Amino acid sequence: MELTKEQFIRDFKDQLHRDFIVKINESTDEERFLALAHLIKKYISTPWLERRHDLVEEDVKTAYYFSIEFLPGRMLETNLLNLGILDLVEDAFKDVDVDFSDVVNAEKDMALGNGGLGRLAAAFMDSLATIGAPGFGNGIRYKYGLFKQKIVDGYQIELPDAWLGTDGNVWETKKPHSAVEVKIYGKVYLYPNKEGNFEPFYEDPTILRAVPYDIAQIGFQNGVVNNLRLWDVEIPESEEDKYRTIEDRRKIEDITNILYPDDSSYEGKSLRLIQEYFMVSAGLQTIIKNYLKTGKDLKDIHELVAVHINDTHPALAVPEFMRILMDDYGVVWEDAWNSTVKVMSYTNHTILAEALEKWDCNLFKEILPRIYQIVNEIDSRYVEEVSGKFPGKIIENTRIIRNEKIHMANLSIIGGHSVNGVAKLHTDLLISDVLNDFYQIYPEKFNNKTNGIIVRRWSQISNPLMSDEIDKLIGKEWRSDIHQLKNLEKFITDEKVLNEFYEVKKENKKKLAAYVKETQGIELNPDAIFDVQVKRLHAYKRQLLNLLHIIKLYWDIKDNPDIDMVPRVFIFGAKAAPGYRFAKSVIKLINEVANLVNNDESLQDKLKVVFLPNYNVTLAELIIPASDVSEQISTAGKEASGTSNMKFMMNGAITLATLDGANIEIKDAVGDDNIVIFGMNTDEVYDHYEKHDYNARKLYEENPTINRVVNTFIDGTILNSQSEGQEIYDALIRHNDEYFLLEDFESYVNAQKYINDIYRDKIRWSQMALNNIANSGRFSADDTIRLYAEEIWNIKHN
Ligand code: Z15
Repeated sequence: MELTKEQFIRDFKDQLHRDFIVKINESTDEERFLALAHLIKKYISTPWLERRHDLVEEDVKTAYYFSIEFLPGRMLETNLLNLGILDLVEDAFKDVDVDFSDVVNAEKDMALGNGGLGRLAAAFMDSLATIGAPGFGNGIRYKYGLFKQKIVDGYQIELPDAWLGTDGNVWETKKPHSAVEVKIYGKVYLYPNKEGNFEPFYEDPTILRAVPYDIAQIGFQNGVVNNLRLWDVEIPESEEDKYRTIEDRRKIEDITNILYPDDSSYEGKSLRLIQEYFMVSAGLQTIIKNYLKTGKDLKDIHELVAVHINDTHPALAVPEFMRILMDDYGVVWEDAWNSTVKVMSYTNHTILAEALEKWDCNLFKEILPRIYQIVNEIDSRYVEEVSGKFPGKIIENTRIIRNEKIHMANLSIIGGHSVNGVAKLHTDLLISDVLNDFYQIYPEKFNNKTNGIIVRRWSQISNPLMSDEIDKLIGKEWRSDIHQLKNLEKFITDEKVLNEFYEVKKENKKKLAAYVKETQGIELNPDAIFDVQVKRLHAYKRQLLNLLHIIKLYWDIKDNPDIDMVPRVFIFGAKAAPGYRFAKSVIKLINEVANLVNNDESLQDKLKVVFLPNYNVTLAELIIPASDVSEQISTAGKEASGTSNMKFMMNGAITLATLDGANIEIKDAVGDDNIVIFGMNTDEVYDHYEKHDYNARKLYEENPTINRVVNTFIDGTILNSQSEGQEIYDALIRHNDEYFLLEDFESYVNAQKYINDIYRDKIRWSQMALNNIANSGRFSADDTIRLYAEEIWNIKHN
């Protein structure tokens, strides 16, 4: 946008005066942040307003991304950057003597998501606007985001994340005029009407008022502003008399109160099902109303509307779309079904069995009586359609209702025209294994869309030092055209350049070290290797394998204090789902091993372990630029894609990885010499499943190193963690090590030795790092979303 620094300063002072009746030098950082956010909203109000109108008037097909999670983190810097005024504002703040980073830090981290899935959804919002595509988000305005994690005596403590404060979210705008009603519970009777259709009659439903809050999604320097719509629940005025007590009212308010804190697993709680239906119904009702403003026929709605189902959580979009078309607008089943399948598409994010969403029929029927009827009908018609064409076994495995459960993935696949995985390997496994039965029936529906990241956030915003260095070498164009990073390869043998990147990394490590010192009281040596594993705590991600290696190093140094090794700092950040016992025990053990190691002077600072509490997007922006080693060590076949792996790569960390998820594509991008791969591949893992021949106890008994390391959990070496240590021991030895840590251990140790050796060769290491940066452009979410736009949604873009 066109703006001079002087004009901006005037606007900003005005805004502060009006909002808070305060002068700039007397204002707090909080006030400055709010005023700046208000000013941004003012700057974008016109394009934001016009966007929806334009799309309706010009009959432009629009995609709606339905997701139960959106995880944007902070939005101030992204918004300024995308408006094209980040540098100008930083400069202006210098002129008026305000520390811009303090203003940035006044913003709360918007954490309406758990991890990768939610962050991806937020990234896609940015990318849709950036490629100028008509794409809107639809989700829930949770009052509390993902819990805040504290560590007390080594244990995870969960505190509520009251991110809305008392004044709400500064980026949102409440739209009460666009409220709609959503019905749950009650009974439904179908009566035939004059036209021979069935009309539902609802007896005693609970009626909810869904009120939207809109958040602008600003495209990167292109004048486009899309919308993310999050729904909150209220009691409709007409229903108020029904709620006599605070307790009664609270039952309703609870619906949008909390984000379920499980990542890659699910709890069959009725409140969650209500959340899913609530956002889906409100969103679809609005979409259909807007469509009707074009004056077109409802049976052609697929020509102007695409709805994306992000994982199975919004899968009720399929029957709800049918319901609205039929019950509210009288469309006949066949036409409604034709449109539904063309409108809907679905992304699968995991093959873990515990994450595949299934709902008990009785619970489902009680909460969603009409939707239950429709799901039954979809299921019967599906069975009818495929009967005689496919083996009974395949039909049984793919139908929606089976063993009194509703299979949400099956509903999403049958009810849509596209199913995609999130990395090449993941999609291959869906096709060859998990969804193979569906692949036999609908091969044409399957496609891959490898995940991506907002490259601007993970370079320009979070790593300004590296970005300035890149500017010096290849100019500034890479900031708007990420593929130009490839030009950095020219400098791969330029020792001066390599040294400069090394120094940039060191500066970033010093900043992280200062934070660690301040928050944890632990001193870190910036010349040590910063070895980082940050992600949700999950058995399949194998934080425990990392810890086994740390314990091995501990014994190595204890046995031989003169051991020649590059000092190593192991950094963890991870939240455990509150009900996930094993995950919590691993956190406890990491913290107790940290105590053991950090307080043992005989280790001479060769080894440090840091667990950083409350890992979130904001903390990631500090940690990732300061990392030397990126730990991506999941059991092969288990991590659908991973996305932090891409962020680390972009910041010049070396990936230490199994051949899993997008790690494989990172390896393809950088070449075998610029990544460190270890462990079993997927075939070898599957081989164990087939042959049932894995024997963890044998490895434990026959390999002295493994024996000693595993015993450390139960021999009293690690203090204050007897029961957790026993639990971990049992998982590994008595329950046969479900994720093959012990089998991969030796190969992991060797890979770590190799890391140690090449780090000594500063030039070699820096070459690897630079190669990673230069090839990270291929993981831009802008490119990923372009493929969604072209191959799944058929929407236009720039
Ligand atoms: C989640 O964050 C992911 C998958 C899920 O099924 C759920 Cl419920 C949450 C993650 C994957 O584990 C990760 O590999 C992937 O990169 C990410 O989704 C985005 O696709």
